[in-house]
Formats: sequence, C-alpha cells, structure tokens
Amino acid sequence: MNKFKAISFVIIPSALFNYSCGKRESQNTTQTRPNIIYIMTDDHSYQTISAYGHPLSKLAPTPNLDRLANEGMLFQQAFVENSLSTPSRACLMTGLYSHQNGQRQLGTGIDSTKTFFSELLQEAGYQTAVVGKWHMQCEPKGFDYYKILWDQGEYYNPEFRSKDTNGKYIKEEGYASTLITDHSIDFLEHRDKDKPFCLLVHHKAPHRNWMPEPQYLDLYEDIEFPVPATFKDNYSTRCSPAHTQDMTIDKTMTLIYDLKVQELKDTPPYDKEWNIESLQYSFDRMTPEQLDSWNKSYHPKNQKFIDQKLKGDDLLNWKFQRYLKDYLRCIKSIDDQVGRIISYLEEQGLMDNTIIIYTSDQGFYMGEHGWFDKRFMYEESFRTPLLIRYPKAIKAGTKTDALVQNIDYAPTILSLAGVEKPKEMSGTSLEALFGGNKPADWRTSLYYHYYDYPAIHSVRRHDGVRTDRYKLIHFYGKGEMANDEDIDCNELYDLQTDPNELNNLYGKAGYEKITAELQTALDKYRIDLKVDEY
Ligand code: SGN
Ligand code: CA
Repeated sequence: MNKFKAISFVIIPSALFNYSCGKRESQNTTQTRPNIIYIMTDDHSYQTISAYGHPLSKLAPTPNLDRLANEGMLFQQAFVENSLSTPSRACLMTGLYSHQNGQRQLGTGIDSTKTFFSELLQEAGYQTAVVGKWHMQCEPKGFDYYKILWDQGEYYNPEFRSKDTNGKYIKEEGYASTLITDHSIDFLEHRDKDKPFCLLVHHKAPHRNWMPEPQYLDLYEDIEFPVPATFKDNYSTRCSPAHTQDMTIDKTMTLIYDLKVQELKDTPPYDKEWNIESLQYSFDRMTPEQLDSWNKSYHPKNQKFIDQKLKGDDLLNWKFQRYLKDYLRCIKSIDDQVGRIISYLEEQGLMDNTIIIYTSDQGFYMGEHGWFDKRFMYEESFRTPLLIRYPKAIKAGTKTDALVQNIDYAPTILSLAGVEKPKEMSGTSLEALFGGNKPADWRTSLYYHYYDYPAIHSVRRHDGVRTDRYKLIHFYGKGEMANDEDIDCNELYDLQTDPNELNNLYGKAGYEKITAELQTALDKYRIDLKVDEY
C-alpha cells in the first residue's frame, strides 16, 4: 500500500464518537489502590528477552526488561488467542476471544459496544491513558488521555493524534519508541495525583520493517547471530499451510524494504519490489540529520553486500543477519525506554505501588522454520513474553509455568484495581498466580483461533488446543489465494519430545488416546464458546 496516499483519508473527528471519557465522575477514590503501567510492544519475541535465556538474547541483552523479571514474575507459558495485532488488542481491551469481540482479522471487526476494561477502571475512579499504537477501527473508549499513532505508525517522526488535535494526526520529530515514552511520562507528570492511574504504553517497535534509531544503527554489526535449529525446516510431516505460507526470509523478505538496501532500487529484478515506495516514504520523512546518520551507517554496509554478489545460502545467511541486527537494534531502544519509565517511577517514589506489566501483541519468528512474521499456532508466534512486577504481591524472581493468555489481561487489571470482572469476560485474573503456586483448578489447556485469510503472508485459518505438553491444530477452509486448496487437516505435536514441532504425530500409531483427549478438549471449547467456524 502507498502509505503516502493512505494517510490523507482516515481522519475521523473524535467528537463523532460517544466517549465516556471525562463524563463519569470518580467514586471511591483512594490513593492506596495500585497504579498500573501496561507496556505492550508490537511483535516482540520472547526469544529476544534475555530473562528467557534464549541463545539469541545472550548476544543482545535486555537489562531493563530483565530487571522487571528479576524483581517480579516471569511467565514461561504466556500465549495469545489469535496471533495478530488488532485481534490481540481487542482481546486485551475486552477480555474476550476474537469471535466474541468481533475482531477476528486485521481490518475492521471490533464490536465497539463491548465493554472495554478501561471504561470500568474509569468508572471506578482510575485515571486512564493509552499512548502509541492503538490500531483498532474504533475510538479509544474509556480513556481520559490518549496520544495514538496513525495505523501501524512510523519509526521516524511519526504522526499522533490526541483529544486536542480535532481528529488530525500531527507529525512529531523524533523516534517512535522515544516519543511514545515521552508522551507516557508527560501523562504521568500532568495526571491528577489524587487518583490512581492505568497507563497503556503501546510501542510501534519492533514491527516490520525494523528501522533502528540513530544511535543504534551500527549496534551488533560485528556479531554473527546463531541460526535457529529449524531454519531449514522442509515441513515434511505437516499439512499444506506450512508449505503455502508467504513469510520466509528466503522468498518473502525483501532486500529493499525489509533489509533497507535502498541502493538496489533501480537494479533489476529488485526494481519490481512492491514496497520500494514504502521505504522511500520512510526516508523522505526523515530530517536531514537523521537521513545523514542513516546513510553514513547503511550505505557502506550495503555497498559491501552488493559487491559480494552473494548467492544461495550465503545470501540467505546475510538476510538473516541483517534482519536479526535491525530487529535487535529496535529491541535495544525498547529496553532503554522501559528503563526510562522505571527511572521515572523511582524518582517519583511510585515503584512500590505501581504494577508494571510487559508483554507483546504476539510473538514473532526469528528465523524458526525459515520464517519472520507470526499468525501460526506454532510456538514462536503463539507464545509471548509476559513479565509482571508488583512487589506488594509478587516476590522477586518468581517464575510460573501456568498456561495464561491475553484474554486474561483485562480481568487481571480489573481485579488488581479492585473492580469486579463482568461475568461475560472469558479471561481469568492472573492474580491467583502471583504467590508462585498454581491453584489446583487452574486451566489445563488453551484455545487458539486464527482467521486472517485470504491476507498478506497467506496463512490458512486454523484453530487448536494446547496443553502443557501437547498441541492439536486444525487447519480448515476454502483455498482463496493462488494455488491454495480447500483444506481440512490436523497436526499433533508432543512439545516435550519435540519442542521444535517438526514431527506431526497426527494419525500415527500409538497416539490414538492423546489425540482423542485433545479432540474432546477442542470440541468442548468450540461448543462452550459457541465458535461458529472451524
Ligand atoms: C503489515 C506488515 C505485515 C504484517 C501485518 C500485520 N507488512 O501488513 O508483514 O503481518 O502488518 O502486523 S508491511 O509491509 O506493512 O510491513 S500486525 O503486527 O499489525 O499484526
Ligand atoms: Ca503485532
């Protein structure tokens, strides 16, 4: 899409929407109720937070995020319900599964009559704010303050709108992660100090196309990142969707837009890349100083790459290395900015009474199975980082393996704020896990459902169930993109013996019992949750 054209039409006057913001008077305000800061990045893989111990993150440490984990709780089995931005944000706001809140795919869909947890907090006397990527096709509901990016937002000099800009997006100078933190701290500075607050900090980074900030353009340049064990997965035991997807580093990831080798833009066959214009748009919006720093860093590296005339595996490895470097540079900025929020809370004496939650809207493939992007129910996209620091209830260094999901966040925030969860919310508060023990009646499985097909990256619709050990996935639906067939196909993985999910056991002798058990669990979800397609 030509972002330049698109930006001129989406402006919706906020006055058209019936906010509750500011209309509901606070009741029952006491300063002892905890404050909440919920930080959510966009596409941050758990593999790239060093607290999770993955080999990649050892080479690119995240000390501020690690601090949240070390002083709080590390969730080792946190997942989303539908691994895509808008659906994930809708799960967060409503505590409902995608088919319940309407936001099944990336575009329109949200049923904005559903209650957002922010509305309930506001009614209960909390001061509420959201800053950064909102990405839903409805107005922010239940927020006293917002400062939101246009659509996915831009890394350099992004446009924001707030209640004061009359529906217009205004360009600001700076790097997205820094500006989002600036505005978050600004909200904290100017808040009503008689009320507790709930602030959602929604970063744009590290979303595609991974543009680092000026000070980190050369970070990690001399590091060779390890290629994942499944990088050359040939999908030999799987159903067709792993074969027909369009999200490989090899074929889908582009040299110009994704990997920023702009020097190739007039060279066949690269001059035909569909998104050359988008990269140019990113450069055209930079200040001369930003562009100068960028060119000084990337031009020599790119020229060296072009001169090498790499082919085959050498070219693929170069793409992987550039991808990892740019992605991890964006993560470095995120880690710094989380550190800035922590420092602000420390200076203000707010660390004890503020719950800090860190997560991502979904996971991301760092080359596993040869991929980038997300969407599949395979671990790296289904699973997210989740860290919670709250010294009043969580002992430093707590870890849990309890199965948790993004539909749990709204109930958790409400219960921490002392607000009763509406009975229609499907998620469960995580507060019961804060002590470090899993209650005997904690859920033993999770339901997943992905719907965004036909769409970019060509990932087929699927739903499935995951227990602590096994995963059953059902791919279904009519083939609606080139060469796609109608499908109705299952995969079964034993995550204990096959954590990389390479060996599909569905239909294999010896797995009849576990298959039947998982099928029963999946059918029960479909019936209980009134799932209407699968
Ligand atoms: C954009 C990206 C896709 C990505 C979707 C959804 N393409 O379309 O690669 O899968 O967003 O991402 S891009 O050319 O615009 O970068 S999500 O995080 O919003 O779900
Ligand atoms: Ca995302």
